[in-house]
Amino acid sequence: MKILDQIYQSILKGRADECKAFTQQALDQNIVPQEIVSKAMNSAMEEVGLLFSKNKIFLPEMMTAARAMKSGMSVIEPHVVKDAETGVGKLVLGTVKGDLHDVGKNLVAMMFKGAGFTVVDLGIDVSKEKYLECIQQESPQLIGMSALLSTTLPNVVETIAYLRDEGVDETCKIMVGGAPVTEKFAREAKADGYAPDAGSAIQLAKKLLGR
Ligand code: B1M
Repeated sequence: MKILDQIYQSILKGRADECKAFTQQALDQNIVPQEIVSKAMNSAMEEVGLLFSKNKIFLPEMMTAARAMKSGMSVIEPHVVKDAETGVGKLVLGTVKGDLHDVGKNLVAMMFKGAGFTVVDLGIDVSKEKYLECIQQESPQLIGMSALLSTTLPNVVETIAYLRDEGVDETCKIMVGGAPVTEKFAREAKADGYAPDAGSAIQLAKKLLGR
């Protein structure tokens, strides 16, 4: 499908305006948001990661690719969130301390909003203290932690231990995800669940909440 390839290329080239325009064209052609995200956007970011690890592109290119994908997602979000039911639950979400990656986390936020959850997004580089403060204010049923670096995985473990020690009880379920996160890691970190992608995160959340 030509338009999906154009979206893919616009992300690889870091062209935010093009990505936005092509994403709108894809929606106009009745291509569903999930297909745009999975077939064009996520695969472009995987390619970006591959090129980076082969030293064929560098940090600035990775950054502009992320910016391009975000501008495409801004066109998609109203379509995903429109007509969503409400009151399914509340999620406090963030990318853990030391980690600046937020494209996947934003995708998770968008999908949860679309599934009827209220999402309190703490952003990136979120300290354990900031999580706790927000949880005490918002009383969510779910906490979500995203981590994209092997070096920030220990911060997931530390944040979960801190929250439980500080009295965030087991009725508040903790979900983790991000490229280096695995089921095994999640168990060892004492998270309540792990999801490999935004779609399965919704199913996991509903299961954890008994919905
Ligand atoms: Co960075 N980076 N990066 N980067 N970056 C990776 C992650 C890397 C794999 C690239 C590579 O080497 N191939 C590598 C990590 C290696 C490792 O630790 N194992 C890496 C590195 C090394 C770095 C720096 C250290 C580079 C440097 O400075 N030398 C640096 C670290 C900065 C920091 O965070 N402190 C860095 C910086 C950056 C940018 C800032 C330039 C930029 C991010 C911009 C932004 O996010 N605003 C960037 C990017 C873009 C990437 C890649 C290319 C793309 C990430 C992405 O957006 N993917 C990435 C390569 C890759 O992942 N293949 C890479 C698309 C997104 C939709 O997928 O985030 O995986 P993802 O989210 C998925 C699932 O993981 C899951 O659902 C999402 C949607 O399906 N998911 C969850 C995510 N969170 C979840 C939470 C859940 C459930 C599911 O529940 C709560």
